[in-house]
Amino acid sequence: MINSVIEEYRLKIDSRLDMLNALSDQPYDPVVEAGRYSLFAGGKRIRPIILLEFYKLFGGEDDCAYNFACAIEMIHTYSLIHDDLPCMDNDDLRRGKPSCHKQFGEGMALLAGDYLLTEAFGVCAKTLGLPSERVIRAISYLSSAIGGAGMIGGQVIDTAVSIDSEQMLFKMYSLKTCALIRAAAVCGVILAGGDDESVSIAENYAENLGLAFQIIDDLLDKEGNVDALGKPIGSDEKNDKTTALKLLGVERSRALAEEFTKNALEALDRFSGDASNLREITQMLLVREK
Ligand code: GRG
Repeated sequence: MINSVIEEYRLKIDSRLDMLNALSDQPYDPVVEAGRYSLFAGGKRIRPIILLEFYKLFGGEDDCAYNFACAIEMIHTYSLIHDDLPCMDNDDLRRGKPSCHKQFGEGMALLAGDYLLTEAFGVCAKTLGLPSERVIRAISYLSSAIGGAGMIGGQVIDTAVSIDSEQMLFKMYSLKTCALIRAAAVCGVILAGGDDESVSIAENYAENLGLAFQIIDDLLDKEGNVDALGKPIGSDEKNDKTTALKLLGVERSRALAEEFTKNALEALDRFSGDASNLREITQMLLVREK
């Protein structure tokens, strides 16, 4: 049941992404081509789906939030392209295919990430049919979530700060991984006109989901299957990354992933609307293989 819901979302998200990133027979098409290569390499589309589910949960109707949801996927893809670059994690494989810089060269991959990030904000601004105050508030939330006090800040801690405590590890996860997931959930609530209390429950849900999601990502990096995962195993070890696995061991990591998932599900219980799809997605992500 949830698989068909996800598939339906995926088709609509992909078709909107296709339209928003069309080639235009211009000399700068190569950067769009490189962006499209990574956009359509087979990502799970978790973040846009979360946004659209929260939008629906708070009474959002029709397709008004699709541009915003696609912009979040464009931002996510930019972060993966840049993260794979030789100056970052130097990974050759992503989503089962050569990473963007392996296919198009470092310069074009850098520009493809910049292209996706920059265009994403224009796409957000073209969220038509909703009150402009909601759109501006959502854009402001999103930009903070991916900036210095958000995803970029998390990447700085991950790459340039010594992580020697559980507290610092979770601070890094909260920024690097949870922040964009949090933006997806919260922007869905804001765009649908949800109140401040709902925003803060959505934040709590997404923070817990993001922590569980990152711990599972760490476990898959050690125990996963390279074909299912579509990226190399052992990348964290290669880059001498401090992960939950390294700091806490397999058992405690798995127990924490379960605890964070339980917290996320409890947050969903606080909404009066039908959160059954979000509930199933949350449970599915705990046992994912990719
Ligand atoms: C801006 C360079 C830069 C980095 C920001 C987000 C990030 C920090 C780096 C990307 C790599 C990474 C390990 C991110 C943590 C979040 C995560 C587990 C991403 C993978 O997300 P999935 O599993 O990927 O949703 P798909 O391919 O399914 O979209």
